[in-house]
Amino acid sequence: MTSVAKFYKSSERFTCISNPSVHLSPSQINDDYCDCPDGSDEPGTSACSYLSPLSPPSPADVANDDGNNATIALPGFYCKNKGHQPGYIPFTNVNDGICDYELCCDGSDEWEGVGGTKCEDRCKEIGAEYRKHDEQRQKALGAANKKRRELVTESARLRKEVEDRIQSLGTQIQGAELKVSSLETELADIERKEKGRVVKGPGKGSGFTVLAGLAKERIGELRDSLVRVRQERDSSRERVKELEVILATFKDEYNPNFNDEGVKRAVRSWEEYAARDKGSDGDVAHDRDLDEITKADADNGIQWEEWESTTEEESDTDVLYKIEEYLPAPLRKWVDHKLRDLRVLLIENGILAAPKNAADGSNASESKAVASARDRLNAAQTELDNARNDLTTHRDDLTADYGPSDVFRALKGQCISTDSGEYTYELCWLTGTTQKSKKGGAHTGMGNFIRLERVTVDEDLPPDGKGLGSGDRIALRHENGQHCWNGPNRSTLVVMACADKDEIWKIVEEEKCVYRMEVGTPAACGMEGGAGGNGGGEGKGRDEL
Ligand code: MAN
Repeated sequence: MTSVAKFYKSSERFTCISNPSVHLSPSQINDDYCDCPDGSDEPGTSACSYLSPLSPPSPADVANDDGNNATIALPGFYCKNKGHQPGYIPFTNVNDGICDYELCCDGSDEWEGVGGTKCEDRCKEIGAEYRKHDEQRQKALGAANKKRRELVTESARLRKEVEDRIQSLGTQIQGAELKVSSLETELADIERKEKGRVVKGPGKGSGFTVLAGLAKERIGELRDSLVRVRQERDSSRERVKELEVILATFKDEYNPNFNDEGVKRAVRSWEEYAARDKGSDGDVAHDRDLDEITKADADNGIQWEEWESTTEEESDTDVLYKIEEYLPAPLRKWVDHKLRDLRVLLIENGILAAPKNAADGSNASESKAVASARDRLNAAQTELDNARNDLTTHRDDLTADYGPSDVFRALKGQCISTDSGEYTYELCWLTGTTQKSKKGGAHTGMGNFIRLERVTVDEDLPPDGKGLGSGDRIALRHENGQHCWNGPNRSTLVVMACADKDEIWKIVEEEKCVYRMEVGTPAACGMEGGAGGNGGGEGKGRDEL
């Protein structure tokens, strides 16, 4: 009886606590007769219990009371409970024949022995049991607070990672911006050059190019024919030589004494043939020429690649006006460059018409060079856009509310689940909640994480401590889950209390498709009673753990 004990100290007279005008002798205290209007003369009997309020008044109420109404000044009957903790028991429970050991373990509430009731003092054992449990609770609370500190450390590390990423993204963006602007210049340059080229005829290559292709093909065919004719000539020569040998032998070996007119005529013809000048078969120089001409890789003195060129810049007109072709290579390059610049200048000043495709910018006939420069620019632009989006996301993340000391940052994305009724429920921290039928099927979204909130709860704590208790608690609001047939979009409020591990304790569907989860987590330790959000202070620890 700490706050009211002082009122009973005097041995001369007692003054009713809330009614200072009423004085009593000390013998009137606890004489089982209610003298004081506030019942303060009977702290140890139930004589004033008819005054007892449902919940005991606070000492402040006692101090402010003007004494004009009939409310009791005492919180209840005081039990010393030696060996355990002292406490008050409602006056109505005093001498009611029941031992109220929960509040009055020393049994002093039944001092009158109503109906023979005798309540022995059990404070020793009850106190010991309480201290054992209290020790366990303190241990669990210590473990939970340690885990919370670890979470805070991890959150700080993750936050630093985000800050570092923001810094590197800044550098990356600067580089990407430079790249984009240099590729823009490159594209403009190529497009400008493109403007300077003369439009070509349809089909692949210019007329000259096509002609050159045909000529080269025809010469190839002629070369092949020449090779074949030479082979036939050589084989005919061999056959003639063989026949001449046969006839010469015939002439030498025939018998002139036989008067065979046919044979004699043949011999004469052979002699006439042999006497004729048949020219030279072995013109070696001519054959060497033929060898050269018929070589497979012979270009016959023509620089085919110059005529076969199908590059975009080449055209009939180019060829006609290519006076630089007649110049030595270095001078030719210089003149070519100057002419090209001049052509661009004339187009840009409206003196010469721009080639159609370059002027209207149509991609269909865009040159490979322009298309690939544009592709490079687009890729660099996409890279830059992605980096900028990344930067925005990371900056937003730094200002987002992850709770006091950023503690929930370390949990983000991790999930816990539990079975309840016909469903398995899942909470993914700062992401969303789902339910899934145990019989199978898909997850049903019960809401996406929206924000951290503060809620006030008033619940009895179950003996295992897995509950919210009463007071201010931190909560996670989830909205816009899967639409509920004939109802709203599913939503979940996750209310948290300090625990040494992450665990879903309870799920209730408060209304159709409106869920409430009670969850234990070290992240919620030390937040009871404090303000939520980043700037919030750390509240008083939850000792009911
Ligand atoms: C499912 C579950 C329940 C919900 C009904 C509403 O069965 O999501 O929680 O009440 O749908 O139709």
